[in-house]
Amino acid sequence: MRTSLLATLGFSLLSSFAVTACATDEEAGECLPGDIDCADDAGGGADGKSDGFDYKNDPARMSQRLEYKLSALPKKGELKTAIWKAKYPNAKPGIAVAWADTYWPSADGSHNNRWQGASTKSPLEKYDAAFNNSQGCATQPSEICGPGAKAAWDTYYTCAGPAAKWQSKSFQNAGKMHDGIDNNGKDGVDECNGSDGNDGVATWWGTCHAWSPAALMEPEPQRPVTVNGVEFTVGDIKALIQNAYDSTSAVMLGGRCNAEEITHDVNGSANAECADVNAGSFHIILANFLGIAQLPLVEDRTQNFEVWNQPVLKYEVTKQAEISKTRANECVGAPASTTWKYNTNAKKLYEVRITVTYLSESSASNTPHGFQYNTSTDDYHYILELNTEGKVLGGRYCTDSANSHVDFLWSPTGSNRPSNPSVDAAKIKEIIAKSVAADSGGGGTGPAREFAVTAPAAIPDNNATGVTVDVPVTGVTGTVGLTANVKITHTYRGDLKVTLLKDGVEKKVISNNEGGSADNLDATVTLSASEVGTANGRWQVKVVDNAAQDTGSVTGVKLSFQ
Ligand SMILES: [Ca+2]
Ligand SMILES: [Ca+2]
Ligand SMILES: [Ca+2]
Ligand SMILES: [Ca+2]
Repeated sequence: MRTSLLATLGFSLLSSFAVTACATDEEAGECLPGDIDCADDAGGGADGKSDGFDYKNDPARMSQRLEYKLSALPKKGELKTAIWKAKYPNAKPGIAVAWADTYWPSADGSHNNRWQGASTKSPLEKYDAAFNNSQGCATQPSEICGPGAKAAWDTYYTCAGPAAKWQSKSFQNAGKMHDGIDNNGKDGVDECNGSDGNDGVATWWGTCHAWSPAALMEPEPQRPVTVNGVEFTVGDIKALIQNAYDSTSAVMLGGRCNAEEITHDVNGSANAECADVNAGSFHIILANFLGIAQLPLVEDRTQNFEVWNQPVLKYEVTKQAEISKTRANECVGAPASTTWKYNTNAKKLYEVRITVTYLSESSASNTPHGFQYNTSTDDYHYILELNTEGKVLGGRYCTDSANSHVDFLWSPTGSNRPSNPSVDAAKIKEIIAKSVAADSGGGGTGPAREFAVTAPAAIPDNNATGVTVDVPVTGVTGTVGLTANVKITHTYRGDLKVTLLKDGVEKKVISNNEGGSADNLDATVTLSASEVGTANGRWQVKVVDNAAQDTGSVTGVKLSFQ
């Protein structure tokens, strides 16, 4: 089934388009996912049946060979086979089918953010050093917006490499944050955190439109890769992959709703542009793409004007029962009636409840973590309309889902390109291949590998949850022991229980309400190689202050493996 579905995707490419959303609709002329006007065919309707498959809702636009018979559709489905497998035959086993990442907010500098600290180059600064023969600037301005930002960035642009410069200046108009102009006509010049974000650059702009297909179409980087003397860490490589997926070819279904408020007419029908994807096409695509085949699927899970693209990983039908027209009318909030007026071709009606699992964003990290910490679910409730053969021919959301269903669905078809003119997707693909290759290419024990977090983290007072400081560890090879140091400022250290965890499992208690009324804690513990086990992963220091009044912060965590 997988092969036949894939083989027909090309024919259903009625509207291959460059996906450029999760960004801004200011860029006039660009086709956003769900912009039905960008399609080749304005399309006919569905014979006036508001819940039938009209052009925007026709599942055949995503694939020509779909199963429509409800009894043949699996009640659960899950992406289990990595889409990227054939592209990376040498990838080591066990890499997750998808990966979480940050959406690299434009307001924070996008892929030119020095996310590992002011003294470590950004992913694109590293790219310039490795491939564009440019060592770039020693420092980056500390503020992306604000009163002194223009002068600082003007200086930066004189030494920055081309890829870094373009991303900060031109990508999603990010340069407006520091150009000395009041671009949005309010809150002043280059303002930070104004009513529109940073002088009009909204905080939700970023590259989730690139992350969503990339997380399904490329394997998650597994270890750092050094090219031309420049080391790209796992988190850097993920940023570069997103950069290379700024434009992605795709097939899509459903129009993009541009309304902030969704309104309904007397029949309970949403304004047309916000009515799709209808419940019938949603069910057909989920069940075929994830239940029958193993195909990449991305949703905009926000029905209104916001666009939040998320990879869809799983669905489970929790209720599927034939119901009367009276009950169906009740479910969709229609006036009591024994007739179903929304689609007169419907011979049977089914009530369905379904839970959909999607992949959510994470922070940038050098630890490959797949998606185990980053899934969320949505529940939907709807009526499916079936014909005499039992095939789904449409559907309508029940009142509890009428304003909270998926806006549009899309499936990447394989080609992608960066919009940054100084980034070459082929170079990034080579880095990915090296990062995921089964042969580790050397390594072994060497000098101590240190991982430190120095950003202060406040410890909530008298709170059992406490605070957890994450220290992602990657690239450590061989059998190693660990020395862990934790520094805490606090006015009563006897309040504190401090533990070291690895991948959520407690490894060592560092301090258990010890020290009485003494101030501050500077504690070091050691773990033997057998206590460490696998060094790479998600190490955490958890601090709980379980007595009221005295407070403090974690000021530093350092892990040293040797
Ligand atoms: Ca400005
Ligand atoms: Ca302004
Ligand atoms: Ca939306
Ligand atoms: Ca829609």
